[in-house]
Amino acid sequence: MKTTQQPAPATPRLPHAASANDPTVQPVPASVVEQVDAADVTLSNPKRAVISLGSNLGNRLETLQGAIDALEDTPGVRVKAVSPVYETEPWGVAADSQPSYFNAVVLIKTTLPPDSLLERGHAIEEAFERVRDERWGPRTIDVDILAYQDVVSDDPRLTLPHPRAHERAFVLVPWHDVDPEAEVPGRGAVAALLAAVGNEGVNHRADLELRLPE
Ligand code: A4P
Ligand code: MG
Repeated sequence: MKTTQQPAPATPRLPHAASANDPTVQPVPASVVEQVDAADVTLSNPKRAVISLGSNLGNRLETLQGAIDALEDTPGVRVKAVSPVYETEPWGVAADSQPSYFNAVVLIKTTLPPDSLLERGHAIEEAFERVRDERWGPRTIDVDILAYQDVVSDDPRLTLPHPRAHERAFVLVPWHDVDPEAEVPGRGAVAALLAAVGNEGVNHRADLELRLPE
C-alpha cells in the first residue's frame, strides 16, 4: 500500500514575541497566515481600471446609471470618477441602421483581477437583459474594460487595452474628460489619440448627468 508522507508541521507565526510563552494563544497555521497576508497586500494595493459603457436600446441614461451603481455595489470595486454623457453615432455599422448610443467612461479602483472584473461586466450586461445576436448589434448595455493598470494582453477573451479603444472618439472623448493625462498602454496619450481621431459624431448631452455613487 502506498503511504503519503505528512508535511512537516508549519512553524506557527505568533502575533508578537510576548505571546511565545502564553498558552492561551493558539498557533496559526502557516497556510492561513499566507492567505491573510496575500489578501492584505491586495487590499492595500488596489489597481486602476477604466471602463467604457455604451447603450443604444431602452432607457439609455437609466441603464448607464444602473451599470455604474452595479459596479460600485461589487465587492472589491470602487467607482472613482464618472464622465459626462455623450450621444454618439453608431460605429462600425451603416449610418441610420441603429439608434444612437449614449456613451460614458468610468474610472475605478479594484482589488479584482482582470478576469473577475470582466466576469462582473458580463453579469451586469446580463442583468440588463442584453441579447447578443449580432456583432456590434444594438444593446441595452455594453461593459468593456478599456484598460487595467498598464497590462497589455492579446488574449481574445480579454484583450488589454481594449483593441479598438485608441481609434474610437466615443471612448477617447469621455476618457479624456475623466483623466486628461491618461495613456492607452502601448498606444500613447489619450489626448494625442483624440487629437488624431477628432470628435465628430460625439455630442455632449449637457442636459443629462450620471451620478458618482456615494
Ligand atoms: N473581450 C475581449 N477584450 C475585452 C475587453 N477589453 N473588454 C471579449 C470587454 N470584453 C472583451 O464582446 C465580445 C467578446 O469580447 C467578449 O466575449 C469578451 O470576452 P461582446 O461585448 O460580447 O460583443 P460586442 O461588444 O458586440 O463585440 P465587440 O467586438 O467587443 O464590440 P465593441 O468593440 O465593444 O463595439 N458605437 C457607438 N457609438 N458606441 C458604442 O458604444 N459599441 C460597439 C461595440 C459598436 N459600435 C458602437 C459602440
Ligand atoms: Mg463589448
